[in-house]
Amino acid sequence: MSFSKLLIANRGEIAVRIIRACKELGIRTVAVYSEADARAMHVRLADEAYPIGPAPAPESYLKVERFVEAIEKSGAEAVHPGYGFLSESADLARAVEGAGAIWVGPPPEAMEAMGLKAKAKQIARRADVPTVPGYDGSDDSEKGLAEEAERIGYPIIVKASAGGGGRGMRAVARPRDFLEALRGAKREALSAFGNDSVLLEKYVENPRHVEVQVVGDNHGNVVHLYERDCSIQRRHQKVIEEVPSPALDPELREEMCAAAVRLAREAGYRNAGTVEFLLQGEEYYFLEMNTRLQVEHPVTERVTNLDLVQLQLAVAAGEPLPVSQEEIALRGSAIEARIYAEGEGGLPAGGRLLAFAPPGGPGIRNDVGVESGDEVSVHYDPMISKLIVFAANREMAVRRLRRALEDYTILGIPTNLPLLRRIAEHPVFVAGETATDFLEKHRLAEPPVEIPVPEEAILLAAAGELISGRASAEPFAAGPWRHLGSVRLRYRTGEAEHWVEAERLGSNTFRLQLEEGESVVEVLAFRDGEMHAALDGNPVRAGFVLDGLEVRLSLHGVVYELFKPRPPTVDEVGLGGADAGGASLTAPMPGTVVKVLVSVGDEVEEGQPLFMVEAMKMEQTVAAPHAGTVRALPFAEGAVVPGGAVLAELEAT
Ligand code: MV4
Repeated sequence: MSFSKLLIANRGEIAVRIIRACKELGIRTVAVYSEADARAMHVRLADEAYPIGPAPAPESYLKVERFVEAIEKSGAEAVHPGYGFLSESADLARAVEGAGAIWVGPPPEAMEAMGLKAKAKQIARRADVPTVPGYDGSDDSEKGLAEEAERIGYPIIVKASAGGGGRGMRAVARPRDFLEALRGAKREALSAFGNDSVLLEKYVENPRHVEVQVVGDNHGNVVHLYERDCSIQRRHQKVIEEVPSPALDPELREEMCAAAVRLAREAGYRNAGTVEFLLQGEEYYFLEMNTRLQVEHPVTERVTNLDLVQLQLAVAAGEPLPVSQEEIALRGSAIEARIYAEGEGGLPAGGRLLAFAPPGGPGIRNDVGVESGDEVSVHYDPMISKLIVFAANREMAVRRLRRALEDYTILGIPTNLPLLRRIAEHPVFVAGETATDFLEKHRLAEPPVEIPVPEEAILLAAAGELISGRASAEPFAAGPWRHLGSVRLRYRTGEAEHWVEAERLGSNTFRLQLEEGESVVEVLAFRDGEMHAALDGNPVRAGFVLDGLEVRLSLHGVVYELFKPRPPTVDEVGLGGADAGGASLTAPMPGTVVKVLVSVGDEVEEGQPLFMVEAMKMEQTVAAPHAGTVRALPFAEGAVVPGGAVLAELEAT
C-alpha cells in the first residue's frame, strides 16, 4: 500500500468499520471527534485522535478546514470520508488532495457531475442507460416547465437537480397542482442546496429501489458487485437492504449490472460507487449515482466475499483491482437491518445505552459503533448499528433475521427493533414482494396497540431484582403464603399492577407466585445487562437493567418497562409500637442490618430511606413512614437482629 496512515473523516459504526479494515492491512488510523464524541468507540479504537470542534455537525464533522488541520497535525497520507457528512463533497476531496493526501473516493469531477441530476442523466443517456422520461433542459420558466409536464403526461414528479434523499421533490397528479408543486420544490431546493434548478420526470408509481455496486481503479478496470434491493424505506431512510433482489432474474440482473458499469466508465468513475435504479416490472431507469461507500455495503461483502473498504484503499493507492469481473460471484443471500435509536413514531432518540448486546451465531455480522454505557447523541444520525444476516438462500436468511432480531438486546433508549420484527414477520416481506410503499401500505410504521406485559417478563423482572441483591422488596408475612422469608415485589405496567410473592429456595433459585400460578426460576447467569434463567425448567434469555425505580427487560426482542413503587415505609413494613406521636420500626423477620443511612437526632422526611436490612439473602430498604426526628437506633451496621426487634424510633415533627 502506498500509504501507511489514514484519517477517517467520520464517526460511529462506519469509522469503526474502516479502522478495523486498516488494522488488518497494517495502516495506522487517525480519528477525529467532536466534543460529544470524546469517548466514542471510534476514538477508542484509532491509533490517534484529534478534536475538531463542538457537537453540532456544522461546527465539526462538516468543516473542511478541520480535516485539513487534522491531516497536517497527524501526517495522515490518505483520507476516507465514510458515508454521510462530507463523503460526497468535491470540496473536501479537493482540499484533501490540496493538502497532499490521497482521497479514498472518486475523482472530484465525477462527484460533481453526479451531484447534479441533469448532468448525471446526460451521462447515463450517453452510456445508453435507460433514464425516466422527462425534461432536464435549460428552460426554467414556469410556462415552459408546465408545457413540458403536459408533454411528459401526468402523473409527474418535480425534483431538485442538486437534491437527494427526497428533499426538493414533489409528485404531481394533475396539471392544476403543477405550479404550486414547482414553487414548493424550488423553495425547498434553494434553502437546502442553495440551488433552485429542477427537472421533471414521469412519475413511476410504486417502484422498487434496486442499486448496483461498482468499483473502478486507475487502470481502466470497472467491475460491478451485483445489486442491492433497498425498497423498504421510511421517509427516504432505508430500513432493510438485501441481495440478491427478489425482483431480478439472471438476465435482468446481468443487464442492469452491465448498464451500471457502462455508466461508471462514461463518468470516468474510480473507487466505489453505487448506481441507483427504479425498477417497475421489467423496466428499469437510472435514478442517480452515489459517489461514496454506502451504509448497506456489508450485504454485498457477504455475497461476494470481498471487502469493499480494502478494495477502496487498494485502488486509492493506485493498485489495480485485485479481482476480475469473472471472478466475482454472487453466493447466498444477505439481508441488512438498520438499527435506529428512535421512538415508535420514528423520531430520533438519544440517551445512555444501559445494555447493548447484539446477537451472535453463524451467518451474523454486527457493524456497531456503540457499547453498553455509551451515550447516544441526538446531534448525529440515529443509526447506531447494523445487523447483517447471511444464509444459503433467502428463506433461510429471513429465518435467521427473525432469530437474530429476537436475540438483540438494547435497553435504555428506544429503537426501531419492534418495527424490524414486524417487517421480518410480514408475509409480503417473506414473499419478497416489497416495493417502496411497503411500510405505508401495510401500516407497519404505525405503533401497534400496546403489547401487554407477559407473565414471563414479570417473573424474570422479579428474579433479576432478587439476584442482583438490589430488590426493594416488602417483607411479606400475611395471606395463604405466609412463611418467614417471603417477600413481595410490586410492579406497575401501564395501567396494571402486579404482585410477585417470592421465596428463596437456594442461592440462585426462587419460588415466585404471580396471580394464580406458581413458578420456580433459577438464574443461571446474570451480568452485563443480561440474564439467563430456567423458568420452570425452560431456558430463557432476557436483557435486564434496573434503572432507579424502573426495571427494563427485553424478552424475545421486545422491551418491557416495569415500574416499582418507592421503597416501603415502616407503616407498610408493619411495625408495632406506633402511637400518636411516633413510630418504632421493628424487623419483620430475622436479618442483618447492612447499612444505616441516618443518625440519632437526624430530621428525616417521609419516604426517606433509613436503613437497609438483609434477610434470606435479599436486601430491603426501610423508609420513614412520616417526617420526624430519629430518636433511637439500637442496631449498628452489621448487627444481626432477631425478628420483631425494634430497629428505630421516630418522633413525628
Ligand atoms: C422517483 C419516484 C418515482 N418516479 N422518480 C425518492 C428519493 C430519490 N432518490 C428518488 N425518489 C423517487 N424518485 C420518479 N420518476 C419515486 C421515488 C421514491 C422512492 C424511490 C426509491 C425508494 C423509495 C422511494 C420512496 C418515495 C419516492
